[in-house]
Amino acid sequence: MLTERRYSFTVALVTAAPIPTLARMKSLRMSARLLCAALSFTAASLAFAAEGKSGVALKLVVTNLTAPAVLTDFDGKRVLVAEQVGPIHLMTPDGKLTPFADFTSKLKINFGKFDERGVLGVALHPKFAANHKFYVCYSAPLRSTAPTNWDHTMNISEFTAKGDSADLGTERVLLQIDEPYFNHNGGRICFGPDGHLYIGSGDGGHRNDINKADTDKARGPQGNGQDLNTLMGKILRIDVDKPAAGKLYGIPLDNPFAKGGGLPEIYAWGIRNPWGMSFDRGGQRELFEVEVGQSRWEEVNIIVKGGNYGWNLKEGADWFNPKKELAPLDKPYFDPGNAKLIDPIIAYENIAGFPAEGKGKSVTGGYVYRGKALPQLAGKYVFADWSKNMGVAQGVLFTGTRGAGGKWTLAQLEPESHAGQHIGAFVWAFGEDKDGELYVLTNQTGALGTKSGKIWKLVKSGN
Ligand SMILES: [Ca+2]
Repeated sequence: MLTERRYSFTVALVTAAPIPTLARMKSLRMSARLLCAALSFTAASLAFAAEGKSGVALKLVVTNLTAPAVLTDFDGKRVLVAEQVGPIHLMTPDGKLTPFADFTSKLKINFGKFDERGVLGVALHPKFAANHKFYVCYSAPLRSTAPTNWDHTMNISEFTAKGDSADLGTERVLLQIDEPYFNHNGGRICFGPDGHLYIGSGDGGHRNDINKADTDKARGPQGNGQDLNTLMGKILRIDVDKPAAGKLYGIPLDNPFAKGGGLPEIYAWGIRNPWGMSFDRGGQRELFEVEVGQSRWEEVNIIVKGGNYGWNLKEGADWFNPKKELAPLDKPYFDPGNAKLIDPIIAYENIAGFPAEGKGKSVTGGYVYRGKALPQLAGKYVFADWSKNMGVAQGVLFTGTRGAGGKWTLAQLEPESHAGQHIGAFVWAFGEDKDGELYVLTNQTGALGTKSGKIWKLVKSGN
């Protein structure tokens, strides 16, 4: 039955490699050059190789949504579906929607166009059935204490549901992050096996994690990914059950900077724009995160506590050049000292940097498959690319497979219902139900306002 189209090569680097100091760089420059040469060679040698049918189909569950961004289990019988433009629904397995909450009036968002703001993450408390608490990350109007020329404020708030709906008047704003630009917000949130809330935050936006222009310095961003004194460009972890004095949340005692050296909420850093973050419900319960790349590499990472994922010193496994993004450097653009940077487990080419070989434009995070219906996907990380082209609906589904020695292999997952090099839709997000079955959330236009959003379930082909 297996499976997918396979690429003849994958970029798979799993361990944290020490970054040499600049003093040591001279002797290592040659090996860096060799690495760059190896990467360009492998990029050129990428090719599809068909390996038979996937045994997987996309079954349409619901249509007429705008931009479905979150799907997560609600009560074992229904899932919760959040649209980026505000409405949150409960959905039965046959696609019947009932209203749960509506964030429309709380958002700063451009309803008719492409936008990276809106309802970006929803997570139910692990004890939701008893305490009815849930958490939403959304883009609110700029708060009064923020710099005046910034764009908006990202709220991470707690709400309490009552039965099958929620009164947004129950809001308790736990954490706020002022955002200089409309883009690179991350905003995906999830609870870990430790019961803590994990929040992915983007680097602040614009591009390259540097200033838009020297005249615009106050707006930033300025290397937020590597700056331990900002919440932007990070994976954050907070304890929603044991608030610290004067706060609505607590800091887990083993957070890397719980005792100083950086902001205590930081769990991992060097992050650009995490559009997808989920814990493996099996295996080692690892945290999978994807990084929307700048121009050359789209990444999948396994996030560990205290890990530095490189941005904006690195894009993929290359040294990033913040002044000329298509021309990677042969050494870091500033000396990161003894920092250890963790490379992605999978990186694939963005069409901006690799017009011929590029597999997509923007990675969309998914889940490690732990359901029962599709044994051929067991233990694989199922994810996607938004589209091969910004303006055309050409999303591509992928699997990542961990092989011997921890190396990961990238393959296209080609549903038999949508055979071809893409599925003819923008892949907005993935969802997971209580059984570990996966859903693909799509939209036909790439914009927020139209009612072209659909939800598909990954099912056995022929069902
Ligand atoms: Ca990275």
